[in-house]
Formats: sequence, structure tokens, C-alpha cells
Amino acid sequence: MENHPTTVSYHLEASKFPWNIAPGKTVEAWGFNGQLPGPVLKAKKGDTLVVRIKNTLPEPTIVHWHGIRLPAAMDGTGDVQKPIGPGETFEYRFVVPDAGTFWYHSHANETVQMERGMYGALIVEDAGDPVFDQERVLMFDDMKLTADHQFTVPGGRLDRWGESHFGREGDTFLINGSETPVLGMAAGQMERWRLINASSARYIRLSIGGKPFRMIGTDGGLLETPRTMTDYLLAPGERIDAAVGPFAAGETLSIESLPYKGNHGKIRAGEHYGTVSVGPRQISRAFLPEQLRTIEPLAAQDAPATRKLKISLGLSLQNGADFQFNRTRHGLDQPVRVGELQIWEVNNSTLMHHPFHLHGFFFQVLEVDGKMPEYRAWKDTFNIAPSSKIKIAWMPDSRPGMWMYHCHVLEHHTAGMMANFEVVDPEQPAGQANHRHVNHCH
Ligand SMILES: [Cu+2]
Repeated sequence: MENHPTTVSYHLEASKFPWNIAPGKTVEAWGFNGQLPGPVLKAKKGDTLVVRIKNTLPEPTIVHWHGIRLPAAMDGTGDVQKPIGPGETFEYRFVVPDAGTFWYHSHANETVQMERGMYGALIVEDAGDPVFDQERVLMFDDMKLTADHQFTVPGGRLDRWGESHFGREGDTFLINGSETPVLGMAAGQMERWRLINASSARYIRLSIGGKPFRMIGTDGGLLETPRTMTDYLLAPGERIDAAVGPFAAGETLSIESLPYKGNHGKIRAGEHYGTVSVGPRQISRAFLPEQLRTIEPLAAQDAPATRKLKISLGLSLQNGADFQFNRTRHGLDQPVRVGELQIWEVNNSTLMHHPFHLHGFFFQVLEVDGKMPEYRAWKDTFNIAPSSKIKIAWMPDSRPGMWMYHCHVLEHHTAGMMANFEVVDPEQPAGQANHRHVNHCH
């Protein structure tokens, strides 16, 4: 089976709108096409995606296509494009070269825009995908709201410090913009769930009623073989695909986050996100092969690091703490050259979790604290546990221009835990994406 590439076009309008998260609970959302999350964009591997975005928000925005290996100029950051001002329109156009579960979200004033709903899923299908009875996209989020459903604005100094330090976490838990929804599922069937953590800072140690599920994919598409588990710690920005079911008629399962030790240093109690209600039995046509695909290793586990990044907090009189890569806030790292294998060691010297996100390229994790991971996967977001060190491998292909890596806890990113770097192709100069034409303001 093969795909016949075509062009898929969407129109999105970014605006403010009232959004019901539960009966009698309306928030003033910011999002796409008056819905939260924005529409699920779908394309087939190899298609050209054209997304025209009109901004009717009162402030500029930029849209990032998280996980897509696209040209630098389409990546949606302040270093490669001018923000889309109020009343302006911008057309993103790129090929989607990989099948998988991706998402789009604001990359401007993120701590406000994403908290309010500026995100949606981008699903890239492949003719060779395994067959399921049903497919769902579940976007997880939390909102920090006042008693009358307004988004809180950090008031005092301590409040601001807390949000910047630990990230913004709320106690309103959403799946697809609904508070604790009930998902109906037929008994005897197996579904593909595409799970996306769209929250600003909250980790979700996902459990589906404690039942085993099979993880079949992650950020960069399918794994080599399904992996059975009962929970998975999904970091902000990260995705997994899971084969869920079959369950028995009449079962009720809680979609929840199990207790874990988060960035506040406290063990959190479980958090309830939604419910699966299993109805009458239906015939299943689902088939999950034991071999999903082959992922060639990019490098050996003992490959020496070509670059070392250190995540640290610095004392700052102004901010309380500076969030840094290599002791720099909002840095400009050394360029990389096309075709030169990158082996990066990323050392988290803090006592917090930080989800490391690389724009535009997938990496393989070679080592976590000196040990090889149990399975190979293509990742673009990987959680680095407190006082932990990872080694990753990635290959810059010929998409020259400015790229970036950052912590996907949005408040950490905003507080400086990011850097830009250039991918240089000596054979193909990058043109306007070559230099930083937008400066960060703080
Ligand atoms: Cu962080």
C-alpha cells in the first residue's frame, strides 16, 4: 500500500470565544475556529499541508507545528518569522514527511495563549497503519481558574515566582476541552488512542483504570513493537499512541494521573481526567501486529558526545531564579552542519523535571543515566528527571536555518530555558532564515 500525495488545505482563525468546559462553567478561551482544542487537522504521510491562519486576537501570535520535520521558515518561532499581528493572515505550507501524532500550538506569549487553549492536534496517517475499531485523539490539559471560572493572573511577587519556578498548574482537568468527560466504548473492541499532553507544566502519569494498554507509538510515530504497560508518565509536549481495550460490557474505567513526585517536590494524589464507560459488545476488526516497523539505530550507545548541554537554575535578583542552558538564558548555541551526526549530552543539574524539546528534528535516546533505554523510538520531547543525564543522537538533514531547543514547561521556557542554533548547509545557504531578525524582549 502506498500514499498518493495531495495538498490538504485548512483555514484557522485564532480568536477569543466563550467555551463551556462543563455545564454552567464557561471560560473565556483563546483558540482556533471557536473550539477547544482547535480542529483535528488530518493529512496523509507525504501530503502538502497548507494552513492559512487569520489572527483576530488582540495580540500577535505564531503557530508552531510540534514534531513536523518542516523547513525552518515554517517552524513557527520568532526567529524565523514575523509574528502574525491582529487582523493579519499567514499561510503555512509544508510537506508532512512522517506518520504520527503531532500538534500545533501558539509559540508567542505561550504562558497565556496556550493556557487559554491555543492548541490542536495534527494527525498524519499512513496507508500501512495498523487497523483499529476506532481512533480517538485525547488532548490533556489543566487550567488554573478562579471560583468564577476566570483564568487566574499571578498577583504578588511570590505568586509570580511560584508560577515561573514550578510552572503553572491548575486544578481543572480537561480532555479535549471538557472537564471529566465520559467516553463511550464498545466491549470487545480495540481502539487507537492518540494522547497529547497540552498542559503548560503538568505531568500526567496516565492510567486507564489500572488496565494494561499497549503503547504503539510516540512523538515520531510507531515503535518497533507494542509495549504493554499500565501507566506512562506523559510530560508536557509529549505524545504516545496506545492500543486500548478490549474491555467487558459494563466496565467503568477512570482515565487518571497516578501519584508521582512533581516539580513541587510533593507526591501528588491521583487526578481524575475522564471516564471510559464500556457499552454492549460489538464485533472487532482490529489487528495489532507484533512488528510495527523497524527503526535503525542512529548511533551506538557509547558514541562520544559532540555537544554538552547543562540545565541549571541561576540566582537572579530580578527573577528569583534564571532558567538556563549552559548558564545562559535565551541563548544562541553553536551551529550544526548538515550531515554531521549530533550526539548531545543533556545534563539536568536541577531538582526538577524538564521535558527537553528539539524543534524540527527527531532524536533517539542513547542513554539515560548511563543506561540504554529498553526500546528505540523517535522522539522530539523527552523528560529529563531531576539530577539526571541523557545522551541523544540526531542527524541534521538539509533544512538550513534557525532552529531551537527548549524546556516544554512553558514557564521555564519563558524564563530562559531555551537556545537557538543554526543548521548550516554549505551547499545551500539558508537565505533570510539565516540570521536572527527578531530579538527576544524581556
Ligand atoms: Cu523546565
